[in-house]
Amino acid sequence: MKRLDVKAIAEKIDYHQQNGIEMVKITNEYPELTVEEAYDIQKLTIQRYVERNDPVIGWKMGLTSKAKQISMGVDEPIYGRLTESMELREPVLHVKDLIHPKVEPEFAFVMNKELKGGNVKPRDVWAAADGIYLALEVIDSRYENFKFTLPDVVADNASSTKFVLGSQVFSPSYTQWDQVKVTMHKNGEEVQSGYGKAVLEHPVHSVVELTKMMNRDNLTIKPGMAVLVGGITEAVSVEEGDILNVEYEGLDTLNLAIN
Ligand code: OOG
Ligand code: MG
Repeated sequence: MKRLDVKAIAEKIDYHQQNGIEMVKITNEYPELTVEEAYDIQKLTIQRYVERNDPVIGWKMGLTSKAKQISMGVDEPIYGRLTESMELREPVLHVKDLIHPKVEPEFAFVMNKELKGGNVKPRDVWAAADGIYLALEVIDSRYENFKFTLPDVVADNASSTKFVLGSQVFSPSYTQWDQVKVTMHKNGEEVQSGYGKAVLEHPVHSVVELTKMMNRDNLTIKPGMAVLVGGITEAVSVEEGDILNVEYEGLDTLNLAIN
């Protein structure tokens, strides 16, 4: 196997992320790449964002639903880093610099206390969560045909590209988040639906799982950070001219225009 230069790989991935140019999977060249090495690559990649004054503002969990794990051929959750430039300030997505974007409905937990350690319980998450937003995540794997192995997708920051939060913030106790029904319409037609419980039986478990994974890497969730808990339905491909309407039953509808 070729000697692994994590710094050079991070630089390459950063280039493909910034320019929306697809690339061959890392594991084609480095078949023995481990998940740990892939998280090192992810960290170095996002360090480059930070050096460009684009700070980390949160975390995302990915592949937290069985349906997504099966469709991507990967059998465990992953985490990624969210930076300031990934957050859309209005519900309009420009696809010109993206490769093959897909959109998925999510929830975002926003914390007001630090969450750390390997033994975080759901009640600790509830005590630390300030509010919950409805959210749409845009993923855009840099790999050809949106195909990858677990280390590949980890190195590519869990396919992160953009996200947008709804305009309301809900108290965590407002509703039973696992029972919320979400229906996605594209250009007026229903394309996906699911319930909050698709995310590890309850979205709170996703935050618990994130703290465990982060703890292994000596990371913590800091106050003020947002956590995207993972897609509630499968992701839907979008192209210029599409309009998405995503109804969270009893809560709100998020719209996204694709330009
Ligand atoms: C990995 C990212 C998945 C989610 O919510 O499951 C993700 C991918 O499918 O490309 O963000
Ligand atoms: Mg996601």
